Amino acid sequence: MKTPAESSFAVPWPADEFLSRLRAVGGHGYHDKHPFHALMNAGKLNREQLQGWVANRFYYQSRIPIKDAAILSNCPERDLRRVWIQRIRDHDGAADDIGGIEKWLLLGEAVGLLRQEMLSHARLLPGVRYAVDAYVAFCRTQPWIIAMSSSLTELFAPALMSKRIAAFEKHYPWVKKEGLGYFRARLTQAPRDSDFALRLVLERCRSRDLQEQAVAALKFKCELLWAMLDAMHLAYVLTPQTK
Ligand code: AHQ
Repeated sequence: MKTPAESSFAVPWPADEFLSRLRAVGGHGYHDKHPFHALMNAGKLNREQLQGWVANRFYYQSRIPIKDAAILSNCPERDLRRVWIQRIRDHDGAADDIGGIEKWLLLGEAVGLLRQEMLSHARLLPGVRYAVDAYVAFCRTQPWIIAMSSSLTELFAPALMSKRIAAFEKHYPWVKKEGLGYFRARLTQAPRDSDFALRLVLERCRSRDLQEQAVAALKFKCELLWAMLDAMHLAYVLTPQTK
């Protein structure tokens, strides 16, 4: 006979508690609070530091369609795949859309990077590579609903995108405004994606164990986004830049 204390482990959280636990993960650890983003949004980054961030984030952007294809390859439900596949189109592009990866390359050119140095990942920092590769490996190996849970960092992205666009327009006027097209697209894509993912995670993670795995997946993703910025902060802010 289980004691009340033991049985509480088996009791799923009510939907509102599950949701507030997911939101608390981002409230505490989403990378909008990272010192590097604080410097960026306050207009305190110079050209080289911004170039470093754009070049390193390109590796993350280039791996988004790969991780989403990994999730699709693990998901047996056609109706869910039909929706999720849009994320790949958003990044790789389609007949009527150059796609997010191309838009990020335009951002790179707008901050003075050459396409080839982004495509070759010439500036990729070890810490960024390993954080991004960990994300792809996670999405390849975790159950599809847990891998989808890790994308819920996008619940917190629109506020950051708006702050970023305003910061670039105010503090970095030398960045050609067509370079901001990527961020503007995310203002609608991210909420659309996170609405779908959140509804699915709340609906399918019915056991306490799956709920705890979903919360842990979101924490894992917040930490990998944070680790990427740690690597960039060390390389471009804390380490004296030799000309
Ligand atoms: O540009 C971003 C993007 O395409 C995605 C996909 C999504 C996912 O599936 O994990 N997460 C994400 C994010 C993007 N931009 C980040 C930023 O700060 O510019 C935020 C990041 C996220 O919130 O997960």
